[in-house]
Amino acid sequence: MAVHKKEINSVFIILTVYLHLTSGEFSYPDVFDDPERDTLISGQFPDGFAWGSATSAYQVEGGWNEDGKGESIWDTFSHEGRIYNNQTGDVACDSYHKYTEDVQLVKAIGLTHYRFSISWPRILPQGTLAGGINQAGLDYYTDLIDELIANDIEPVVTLYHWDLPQVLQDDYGGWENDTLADLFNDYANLCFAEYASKVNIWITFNEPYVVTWLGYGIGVFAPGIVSPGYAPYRAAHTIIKAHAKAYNTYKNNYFSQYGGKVSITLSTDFGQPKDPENEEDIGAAVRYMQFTAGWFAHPILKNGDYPDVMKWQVGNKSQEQGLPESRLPEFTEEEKQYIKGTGDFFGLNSYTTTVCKHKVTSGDPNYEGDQDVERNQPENWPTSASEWLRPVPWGLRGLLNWVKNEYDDIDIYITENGVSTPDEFNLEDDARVTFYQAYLNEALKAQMYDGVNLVGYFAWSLMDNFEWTSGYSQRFGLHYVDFEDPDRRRTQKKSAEWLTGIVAYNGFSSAQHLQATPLVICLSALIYKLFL
Ligand code: PNW
Repeated sequence: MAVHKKEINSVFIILTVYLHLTSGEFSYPDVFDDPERDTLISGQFPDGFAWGSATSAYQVEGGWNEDGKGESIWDTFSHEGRIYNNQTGDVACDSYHKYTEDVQLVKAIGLTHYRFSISWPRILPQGTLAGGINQAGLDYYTDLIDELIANDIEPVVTLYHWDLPQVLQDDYGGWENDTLADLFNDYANLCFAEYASKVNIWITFNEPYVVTWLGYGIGVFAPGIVSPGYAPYRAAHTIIKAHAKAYNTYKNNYFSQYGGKVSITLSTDFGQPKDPENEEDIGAAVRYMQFTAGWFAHPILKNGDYPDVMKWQVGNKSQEQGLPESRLPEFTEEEKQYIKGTGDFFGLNSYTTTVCKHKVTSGDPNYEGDQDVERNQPENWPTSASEWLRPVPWGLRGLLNWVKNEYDDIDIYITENGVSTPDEFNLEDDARVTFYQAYLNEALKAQMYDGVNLVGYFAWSLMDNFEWTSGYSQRFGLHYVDFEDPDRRRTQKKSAEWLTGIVAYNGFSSAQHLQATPLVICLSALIYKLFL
């Protein structure tokens, strides 16, 4: 009996819709073509789950030279014209003056937490205690923190989100110089002394991989140093020591009184093996994640030392290059003991996934070459306004599982996740709704099905802001900011409204699945057309 293909399709579609409607589940428009993997589930996150959004000082504050603030390397970098269209963060979202409004935006979504960063040169204009403390700078953060607390929002403070005092770059060469570890510790101690009674969650560094590779390896971020084979390893070495010092300072002097948590935020794409059956590609994907997140997480959260695979790779490459020693610096035994265990949670920033293939690389010293990994993102993956960011929701679940397995079931905060849309006035940001829906749902699967200890989620970002070298050309916000308006007016986007529902329910109820209505309508129309 010849059955028409069209009929089989129709039966399949009806069955699919029926199953989705009866199970309370549905598939979002699926570009990856794996309905089983990409089906949305309903369920709630654990009680006490932290819901937040995030920003950073240079990206939102403005007030670059106000009230005694010193210059940072990003002030210099932007004033040198290194940013898209010669843009700068001089005014940015003007949060230096508008922080009370920002707090109301956070509150309107019902978020429990707000993650922001302190600008080091705003409170220490010369970078050091000896150079004097800027009281107006300290007051700004006191006011912001008090405003958050008065609105029942818990502050989460990042100490270093890339805006190093310029004078420390000039005088010491920045993070390549060991002295910075002590200077950072002084700065951290000052922040703890001022704010530890009000702040319970501290993040020392945001994404040191981006600082070291983009800032010291390829030089596309401040301070713009191009030294792909050496400087990133040296800078990372100092940053890890600086982190450990600040962590120990908190534990020794503040913990018994305030009981807060201190850790670091690390970024990596999820590494997907090009051929998931191929041992070499699996190895390449793991190496990639070890070189990005493991570089810092292994010493800090595991054993005080770099991942073996990094020591092996960089050591071998250095030898092949005829160098007398590895370009990867070594920690002393004493340092290892001091660094080991200096993190109370895993702060994870993740946006996308990258496909990894094993490829032996030769040539001049280069951090990327050291990895023996060829990376790419398939052309048929969806895109965003950022060339590096292709939405791949299932990669987040993979990454959360990698972190869980690698770091012994550690508590994880997703400290950043989000997507960029082009620079246009559009409050109907459906792409962002779809992104958050799919990514958050994968996070829920990781938590509910895989036992990942996910304890919080921070959307990047509360509002459109200064997107580093891309300036204002890429918008990541839950709120639209009018950068032409001297008042930098903020307007809620659809994504903020959508997130409000998710936060209120602490997850996905079946009702929230009504987001799928257009899909169901489409399918129904199709069935109607095929049959009647
Ligand atoms: C993170 N990349 O940075 C930062 O923590 C934020 O300040 C930033 O705004 C956000 O992600 C969105 O970009 C990144 O080129 C910057 O791969 C660049 C890259 C990744 C992360």
